[in-house]
Amino acid sequence: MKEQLAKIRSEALAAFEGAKTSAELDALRIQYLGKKGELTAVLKQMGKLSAEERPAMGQLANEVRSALEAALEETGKKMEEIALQERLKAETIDVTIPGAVQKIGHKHPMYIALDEIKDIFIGMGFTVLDGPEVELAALNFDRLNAEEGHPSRDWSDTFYFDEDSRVMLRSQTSPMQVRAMDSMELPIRIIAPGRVYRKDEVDATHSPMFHQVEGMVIDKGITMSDLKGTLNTVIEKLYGEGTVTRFRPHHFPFTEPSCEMDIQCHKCGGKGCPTCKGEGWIEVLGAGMIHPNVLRMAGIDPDVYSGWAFGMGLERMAMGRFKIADLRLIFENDVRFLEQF
Ligand code: 2NL
Repeated sequence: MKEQLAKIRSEALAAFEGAKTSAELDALRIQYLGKKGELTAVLKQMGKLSAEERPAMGQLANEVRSALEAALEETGKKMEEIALQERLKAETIDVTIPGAVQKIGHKHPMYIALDEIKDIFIGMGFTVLDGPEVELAALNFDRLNAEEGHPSRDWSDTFYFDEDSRVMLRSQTSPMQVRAMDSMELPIRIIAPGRVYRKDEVDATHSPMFHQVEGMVIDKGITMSDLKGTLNTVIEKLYGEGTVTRFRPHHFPFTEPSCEMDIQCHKCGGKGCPTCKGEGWIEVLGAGMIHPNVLRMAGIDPDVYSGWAFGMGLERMAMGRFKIADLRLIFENDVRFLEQF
């Protein structure tokens, strides 16, 4: 029996040593120390021993049990420790590895063009204004000398919100300039970029929503030569030094006299080509001296103050600047198009 116990002890210790997983170790615990285990089986034979032999054998059996239990605990702890170390190693984060590059996109080409335009005007002392897209017809039309019956006021051209045509989506950014005339101290130098809305069918050059930049200067002694000098400087900065321009007479209800400004075609130098549709010139904006009625309605005396104003389409500007052939490309936001800028 002594030998049996010694054998169990040495076999069990060796088996514990060789266990690779805690499941294996658990199975060994049951094999040696369980109710139907090997040690229990030996203890069950104690009854066969003489009264003299029993205490010594009992003590030995207890010693073996304690030894096995201690070994089990120690091996279990070691296994946990190894498992922990392995997990820590596997889960280590190397914070010095460069991160994955995230695609963040970039500014839309039209806003690249707008930022250039803003920078040029800000550099000349202009302030950039922002305002509502839902406007009063009173500010969008009446205050701009576009009387009742003016074609642009027609329901077929304008998005109205109410039956009596009082509230509308602005058709130009001029109402912001009207607000500026009402609220700002003179002299005024402002630009007003933003979205405008007109009932146009979508095609290569039209959209019911587009962007405009308007601007104005009001001071004492402002003349048409201020208009021409300032706009020539702006256009040269946008399209490059030496860009040739011309001013043609035109008509707007809110300016008098009015004009349109063209640049000489950069592609053909004025001879006529597909880019300028054979004209040799490309229209870039409309402008003029602010109509005395418009100044008067804002409480500004046209005998003391005068001013000039302009309006241009931002999409058309960006299309010229980046050689974009179709207006729809600007609004579709196809990344294959946008990635080119
Ligand atoms: C164009 C040209 C223009 C203006 C806009 C303006 C604004 C006020 C007073 C006077 Cl508050 N004028 N704006 C002036 C001339 C031309 O736009 O081609 N528009 C579609």
